[in-house]
Amino acid sequence: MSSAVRAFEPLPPRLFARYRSGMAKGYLDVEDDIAALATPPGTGALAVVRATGPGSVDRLARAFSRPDALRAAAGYTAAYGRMLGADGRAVDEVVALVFRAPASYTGQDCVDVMCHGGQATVADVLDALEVVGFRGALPGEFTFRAFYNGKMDLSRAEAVSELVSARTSEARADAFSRLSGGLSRELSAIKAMLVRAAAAFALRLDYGEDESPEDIVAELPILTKARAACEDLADSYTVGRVLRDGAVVALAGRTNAGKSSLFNRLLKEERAIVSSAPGTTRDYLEAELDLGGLPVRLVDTAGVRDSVDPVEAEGVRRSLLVADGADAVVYVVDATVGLSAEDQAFLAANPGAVMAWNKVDAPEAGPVPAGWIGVSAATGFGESGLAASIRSSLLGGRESDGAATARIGTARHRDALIRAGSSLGDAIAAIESGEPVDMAAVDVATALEALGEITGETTSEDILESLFSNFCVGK
Ligand SMILES: Nc1nc2c(ncn2[C@@H]2O[C@H](COP(=O)(O)OP(=O)(O)OP(=O)(O)O)[C@@H](O)[C@H]2O)c(=O)[nH]1
Ligand SMILES: [Mg+2]
Repeated sequence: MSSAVRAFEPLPPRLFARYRSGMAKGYLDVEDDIAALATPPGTGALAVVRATGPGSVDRLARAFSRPDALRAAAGYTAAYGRMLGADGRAVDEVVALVFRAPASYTGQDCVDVMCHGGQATVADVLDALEVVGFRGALPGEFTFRAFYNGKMDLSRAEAVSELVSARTSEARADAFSRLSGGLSRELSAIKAMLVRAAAAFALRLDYGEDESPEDIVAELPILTKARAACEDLADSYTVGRVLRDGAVVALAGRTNAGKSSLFNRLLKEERAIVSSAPGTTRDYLEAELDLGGLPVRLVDTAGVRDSVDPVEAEGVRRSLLVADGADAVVYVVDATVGLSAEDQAFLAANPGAVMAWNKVDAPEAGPVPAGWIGVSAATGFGESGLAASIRSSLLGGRESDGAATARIGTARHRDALIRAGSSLGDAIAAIESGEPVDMAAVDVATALEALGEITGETTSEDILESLFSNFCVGK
């Protein structure tokens, strides 16, 4: 690829205008025929322009050189032809893959148009579609329609966006498990328990309060179980958040401790400058790293020492800020120098830091103190133990077991689960203290409503709009 082509890789202005102008409209115009580029903008062998809507096949046929072949195409079949521009001239040779409602991603008729992957080609194909009346799709509008048409619940629709942005294989597996319904099934099981309890309460209300209270007390184990399941799922956010959003890990320590050497060792490349002169790293440096499946942004910081040099002092100040905002801190000490008062002060202020006793290969290295991990940035000794400690610090001691258990990935889910769990706690307390059954019934209904926000039955339009508008266009 020539550098001239590269220079044009950002979205062409024509496409930008199309996407921006669409943003203001609502998602609820589900009868509109919409189209968008589904593949990344830029240069590639092929691009996929995707169209959906009740009239999408017929509409697309109007810009297709073999309209009858396209109109007659059954679901899951392809029609070869040319896209025609406004002047009737061919724009590109394409393959149009037809999906018929309801057996499609959106639940409506869909056409995936595979054209050549040049920016100009894509822009002209999209123009041809606009001429025959397609509207540019909003971000996530295809997935919104899938949700709207009952093809997937909200937690699965969100997983589509997570899957697209997953940066490590483990994050992908986590999102894929949610997309495959892992979380939906877990939530359905909890909801089923609550619906059963709610039915028992309703029966009890029908028969009057003078009945014996045993039948209500009998619902306690199921409510307790449902509450524990809500709490476990809310807790799974600690792991889910790291997998979805990644984590910032800062290497901190005094000058010359070997932070930059460890940074390079973990990245497996000579990124940071290493030297025996103290104060080598002046400003912090960062790089993306797949830390045993966790997407991590690793930050090398300027070594902490009192410096008269204003540039270095500023670097130190920034480094301390980075360490403060990091999800985990690895504190590096030079084993040939040992612990100083400064080290101890830092560790007292950051009790959760992972402590790396570096340079254990050096003959003059002191023994590894209890609680420290002996490492050598020079030889790689202790690297896997260090990675495991960082992992455990990020996951709060929980282990991520791949896709084996259902996990949530968003703070919105966690908030809903915490509310559901606390309402169930109220229901349990009400029953235990012998309060009228309608109290517990209201609490269980509140919990069900909170769970419904995750799967989408009770989610407000504003939240839906903000969720889907964070998707990519074309998904
Ligand atoms: N023997 C030995 N030397 C090491 C090891 N790690 C780093 N060093 C040496 O220690 C010196 C300092 O290493 P750096 O990685 O630049 O240290 P730093 O903590 O980034 O230092 P500043 O950027 O100045 O804060 C260099 O001479 C490295 O070669 C190690 O594991 N073993
Ligand atoms: Mg350094």
